[in-house]
Amino acid sequence: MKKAPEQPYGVSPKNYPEFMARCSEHMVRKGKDMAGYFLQPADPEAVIYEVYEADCAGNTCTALTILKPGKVGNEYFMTKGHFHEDAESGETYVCLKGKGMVIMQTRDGATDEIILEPGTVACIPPGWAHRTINIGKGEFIMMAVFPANSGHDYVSIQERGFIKRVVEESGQTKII
Ligand code: M6P
Ligand code: ZN
Repeated sequence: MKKAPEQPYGVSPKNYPEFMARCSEHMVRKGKDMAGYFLQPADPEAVIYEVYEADCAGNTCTALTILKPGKVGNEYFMTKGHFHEDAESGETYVCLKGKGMVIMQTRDGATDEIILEPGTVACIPPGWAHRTINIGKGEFIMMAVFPANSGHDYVSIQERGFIKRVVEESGQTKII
């Protein structure tokens, strides 16, 4: 059944809780949901991140991710990361709050990363897996916009992982 068109709305660093309130989906990822993602075992009950997803408007989906500050060992809290099942689907991130990084890689092993600070827009082309990392001291909050037919391929990342990891060494953020 096709839904009635939504009213336009804006999301800003101030009003994003209004977006959260309108979301039909809310996912909480705890340490126990992320077995094998970090090098060391995470506290099973620690909340790593939350995702609020609005109903897709036509072909466009919009989600808000809140990554908690923290580390597992020396590795910063991060999302699982995924490729899109649809090879033509890219994604756009807009950072609202905090300091983060999106690390990306292709199936051929090319890697790249973009630092995310409030106001930064990161354009992730089709074919690049993406994982977000909170490298700041407080919460990291961002919006993601992606095509409704993207699909999430987590399996490739679960099997092979990301080539790069983001850790803190002697108080410095390092990509290893
Ligand atoms: C962004 C988008 C979502 C994704 C979320 C968490 O909001 O890319 O599609 O679900 O980040 O990332 P992941 O699904 O990799 O855990
Ligand atoms: Zn995606």
